[in-house]
Amino acid sequence: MSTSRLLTYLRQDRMPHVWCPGCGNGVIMKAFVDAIDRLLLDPERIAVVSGIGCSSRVTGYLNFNTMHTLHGRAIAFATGVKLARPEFKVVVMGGDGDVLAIGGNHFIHACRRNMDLTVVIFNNNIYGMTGGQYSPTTPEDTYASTAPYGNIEDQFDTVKLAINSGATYVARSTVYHYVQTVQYIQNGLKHKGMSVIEIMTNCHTYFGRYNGMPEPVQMLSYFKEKSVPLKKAEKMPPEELDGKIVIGEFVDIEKKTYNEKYEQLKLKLAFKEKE
Ligand SMILES: Cc1ncc(C[n+]2csc(CCOP(=O)(O)OP(=O)(O)O)c2C)c(N)n1
Repeated sequence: MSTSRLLTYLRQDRMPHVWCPGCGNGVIMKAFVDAIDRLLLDPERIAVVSGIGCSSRVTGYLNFNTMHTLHGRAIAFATGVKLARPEFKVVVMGGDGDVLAIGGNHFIHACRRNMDLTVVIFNNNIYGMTGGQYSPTTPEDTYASTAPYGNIEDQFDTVKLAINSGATYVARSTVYHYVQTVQYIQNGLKHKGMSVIEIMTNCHTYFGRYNGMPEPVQMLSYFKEKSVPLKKAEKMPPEELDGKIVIGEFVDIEKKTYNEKYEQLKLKLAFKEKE
């Protein structure tokens, strides 16, 4: 896909962007517009909703119908958009802090309802925007501005959380794995129901700097070395998977969505009124 063509999906008058040089957020933004382009989706029928954070700033740059909302509340706004305009492809984009900390409750309930949304999580293992505080996905024993002696909390496994809450398409990739990232976003967008794509991304400015990887390239090498494809991981003993990033498509199932049930209910009630 030619880069100049992909630029048409961006609000170029908003450049330069706010992200640090080498930030992985740009890779995810490009993978997203690449996926939209490959699927030949109508940009007029796409709504992207975000909350607050460095990653959530993506809605400022994407040239679709966008909403930059409140911290942790993107899924609630997106749910409203999807119910009001079912013909729209509605996407939520945001960080691990926004979606899984302050927005964690909205996340699990949207999964439970199999809401017809695509959620793209930029997981940099930290709160980037506010200065590197640890988040629910910060690995145990790593460092953050609020964990100067090492984080003593267990981390969320986003994939397990999504699957066990009821999401019907769940995948994980990293910014090192661009091709897979585009493919999983495409598959998530095509999926009917709640699709969750977690993409591990580098905040070398905070996570990297606190953990011996202050350069973007060091973090990309880290993603390359730590990643294990799902097919291989399935044959590995759990202790060997400790500290690894398992990437792949974990779940892809069909199930009635909340939105289909809601439309059916509306029809049923309209029918009743006529009786
Ligand atoms: C109600 C509320 N609480 C806290 C904040 C401060 N705040 C802004 S962004 C952020 C965390 C963002 O982290 P994440 O979603 O992981 O995004 P990143 O910046 O790492 O991309 C916090 C705590 C806020 N804006 N609003």
